[in-house]
Amino acid sequence: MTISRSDFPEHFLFGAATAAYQIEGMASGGAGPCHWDTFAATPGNVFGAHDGAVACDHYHRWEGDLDLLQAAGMDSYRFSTAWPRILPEGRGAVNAAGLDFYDRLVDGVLERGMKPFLTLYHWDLPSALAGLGGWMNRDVAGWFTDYAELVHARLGDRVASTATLNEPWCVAWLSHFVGAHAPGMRDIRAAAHAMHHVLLAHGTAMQALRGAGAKELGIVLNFETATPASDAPEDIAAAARGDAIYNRWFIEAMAGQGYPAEAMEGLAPHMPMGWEADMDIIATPLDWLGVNYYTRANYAHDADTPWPSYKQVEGPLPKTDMGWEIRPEGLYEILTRLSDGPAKGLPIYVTENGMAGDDHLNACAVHDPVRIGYIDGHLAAARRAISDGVDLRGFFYWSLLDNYEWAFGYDKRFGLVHVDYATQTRTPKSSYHALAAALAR
Ligand code: IFM
Repeated sequence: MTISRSDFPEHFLFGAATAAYQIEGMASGGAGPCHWDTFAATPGNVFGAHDGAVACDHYHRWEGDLDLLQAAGMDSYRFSTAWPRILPEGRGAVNAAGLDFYDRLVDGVLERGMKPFLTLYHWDLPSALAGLGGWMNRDVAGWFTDYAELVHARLGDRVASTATLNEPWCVAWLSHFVGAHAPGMRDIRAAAHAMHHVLLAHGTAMQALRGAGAKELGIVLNFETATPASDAPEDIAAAARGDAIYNRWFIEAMAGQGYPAEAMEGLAPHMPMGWEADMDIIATPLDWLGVNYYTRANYAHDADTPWPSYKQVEGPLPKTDMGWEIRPEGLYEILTRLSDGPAKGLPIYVTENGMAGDDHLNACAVHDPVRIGYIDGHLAAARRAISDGVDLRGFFYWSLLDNYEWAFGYDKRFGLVHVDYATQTRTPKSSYHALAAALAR
């Protein structure tokens, strides 16, 4: 690794991120079912029909996992609370054991000298609410806000920051238009409703949490540089549509700039009635913005499909085990674009960056030099963005542990730490050791 902690500002935070459904093991501790359980139980949706019932058994092994973070010299830990662990039916009766678990977890993070970064929703919608239409139902804003207030009342005195939602593009578009994530919808009206309601839920929760005295409130969005596959005007226009749906929709609405025209050209007829009246709530000021960056997207016009009439084409760069191009300069591009544009004046954290590798355990070690280069390249891009004026405050690697990679099940490994799912043995990879050396004071 060529980069080290001393290349960054003094109070810059280094950390790693996880999410509840991906690591905890939802069969333990009285959690209710969520829409990923039924999505995974439906043939063809998830590799091997894997689900989050056991995952990394973090529910029982959280202390050892926090020790791993501390031993790597991390300053902070980004985790999520599982809505169905706290409210098994999504609303109503509270599972006290669930809140107690997160209470112990937050104390454990603090006891190890790290800052807890909480995310309230990382995709585990309780099944009872999914049955009522989930993100397609406007009432989700109230259900989510009630849940957010409950979590804040218990943990808000100790967390360093709170994100309402992780990657609303995945919550809405990937899950209701592409159909690749739960609930597996492929319907433009469902997608338009979810694209709006996810932001309404964010804004409503922001206002309630602020009213309850919460500080350091933000949201985590995902971004990919949208590149046209060629210089043809149709490909350039296709990339502009992809960019509007993926990169601009959420942040521009929250910045009070409304929804981008290139996205509304297809979505407007399908938007929920009266959506315009919600835009002020959606634009409730943020304290910070979380940026998840992994790769770029190459768009080509696709005349054979209805709007948005694009397809993604494979690029020429080296790829991760997900097939995602490795392109660190895209992180620089995204950070500077946001900081000069809709996120002007906002502190930014890279809340996720990482790669899946073809990692193998050999003689109690995992050799992952490509991941070391990936982290190094992206940290260099982050440092360059800071030198050019971006108010970047921290960087979280995704993920601490190998874990449940959604539709890819346990087949993809993003962790700094290898997990043997048969024995739950944790083995720090060479990237973990390289990052720990870079972070040593
Ligand atoms: O595993 C996911 C995470 O849940 C959200 N951001 C992207 C990661 C890698 O796909």
